[in-house]
Amino acid sequence: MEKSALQIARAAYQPKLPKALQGPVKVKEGAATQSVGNQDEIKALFPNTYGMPVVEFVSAESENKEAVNVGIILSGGQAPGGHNVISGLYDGVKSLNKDSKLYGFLMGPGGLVDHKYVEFTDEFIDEYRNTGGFDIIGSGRTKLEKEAQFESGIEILRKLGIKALVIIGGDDSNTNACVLAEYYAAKNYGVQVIGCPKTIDGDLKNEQIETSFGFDTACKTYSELIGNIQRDCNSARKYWHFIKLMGRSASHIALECALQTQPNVCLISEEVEAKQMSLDDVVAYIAKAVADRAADGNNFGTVLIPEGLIEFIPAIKRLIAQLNEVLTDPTTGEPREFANADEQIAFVKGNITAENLAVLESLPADVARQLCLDRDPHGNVQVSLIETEKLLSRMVAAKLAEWKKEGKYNGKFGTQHHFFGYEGRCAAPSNYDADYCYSLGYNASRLIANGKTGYMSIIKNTTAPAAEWIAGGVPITMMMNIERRNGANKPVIRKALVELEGAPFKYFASKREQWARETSYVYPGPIQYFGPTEVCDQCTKTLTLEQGK
Ligand code: FBP
Repeated sequence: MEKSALQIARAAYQPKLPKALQGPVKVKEGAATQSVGNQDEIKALFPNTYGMPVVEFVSAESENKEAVNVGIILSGGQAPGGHNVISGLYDGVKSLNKDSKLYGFLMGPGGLVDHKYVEFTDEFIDEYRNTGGFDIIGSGRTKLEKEAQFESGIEILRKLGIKALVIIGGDDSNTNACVLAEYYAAKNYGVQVIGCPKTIDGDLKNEQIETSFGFDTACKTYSELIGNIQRDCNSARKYWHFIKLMGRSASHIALECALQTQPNVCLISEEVEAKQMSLDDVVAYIAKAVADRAADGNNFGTVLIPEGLIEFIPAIKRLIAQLNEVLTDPTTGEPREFANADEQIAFVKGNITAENLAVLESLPADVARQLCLDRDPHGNVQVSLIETEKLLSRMVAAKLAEWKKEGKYNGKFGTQHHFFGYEGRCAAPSNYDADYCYSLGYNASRLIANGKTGYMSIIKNTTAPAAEWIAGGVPITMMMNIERRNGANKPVIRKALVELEGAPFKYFASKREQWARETSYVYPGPIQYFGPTEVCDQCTKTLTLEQGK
């Protein structure tokens, strides 16, 4: 395969490990843990994996060097650094014993169920060190949650002599990893299950998990692009750029990019919900920034929009919830069938409340139509298909036209639209993600060697140099609570949304008025892999602010 010069140079990069993992380790146990909510229910559901202590690895004289066969799965959306988790785990199990083997299940959890796998070798792994993407084994969104799947999984695990399975995923995949760990423990199958925190969305974090991997690289990639747009915008001075940023529900990506680039406007979905803003309030907020800048002669600017915004607007959230309900056949639980689109729209309009109908009819006709018609395979409204960046800019244009008539605005409003998501999800990992992911994978090998199951691999103190990072594990049950999902109460890992009382949001809120009126753009430039540490090894602003650094 032909490679770029950077690919060749980057392949030789040796990721850094925390000091403790550079030699033999032993476990230092903390106190017993509790789940973050619904303790009695979670304890009853996870009798074998509840209450275990948080563990930390510390240097030791020697360690268990038995050979072990391990399997690994990449689950859900791609995130930069996945290949380094795998290479870290590979090096970790081989450092325990050269006869250890690592198997990769293909195309996500489905590979375990369908018995599709590969065995890793030195040459195979070397092709993927420090590269972006999940293409080494592929990823998928099959949910591992049924007993039949667990039983099918154990067949292949037994056949390959696999003693431990590492599942790399977000909150849902790690919830499933925990259920699987409990199931195999209850059945005494002798297979450990370890999770690993992945998602560019940054919403799998808590007191024990500082960040999910991939967030750092994805945000740096988007921030580079936003910075480039801002330079163009400040040069041409004729466009407002509406930029939607990936992140299914939480607004961490938008917030981090705003902290890095200082745009004129950045919406935070969690704030929109907390302030009970309507779509019109959001539009008026953006239009005011446009009008204020126009008054200063600046008919240009940037607006960052989180992907999940529309679902956080309370009135639209209620409408979507009812659309999901009325479009499902209550007897079968399957999506209702309609002869044609017109029949479907008429049915929707006749079966939702007057309040929801008013919200639906207040939306531009094509968006309302899309909401009524497009379904995902589970029958749910496909909110992610709504081009929020275009919807908002159109509505802002209409508002400004009204204000013009009233003499409240006298500017020009030209627009450009962008959606950044796939541009960053498979980028070559930054030094932070390359080191963090390699350490997470290597660390998982030590959790396995020490007999742990139902734990997530964790690396802490990551705002310090890598040698000072702290390696260990956290019981997944500790992060769980009961939530309502698809009409049933389920044990799930609590999703971390943007905290309005948290330091990153507060810093942003203290600056945004100035950023809105003035042109305070920052241009982060591309991720640098080689050069001075202050250029190459910075972690995210979110993490720096959260840790008060
Ligand atoms: P994960 O939480 O599974 O890591 O996925 C994150 C994500 O990139 C979201 O930001 C985005 O909404 C979604 O995946 C898109 O997924 P897909 O490309 O499968 O539609």
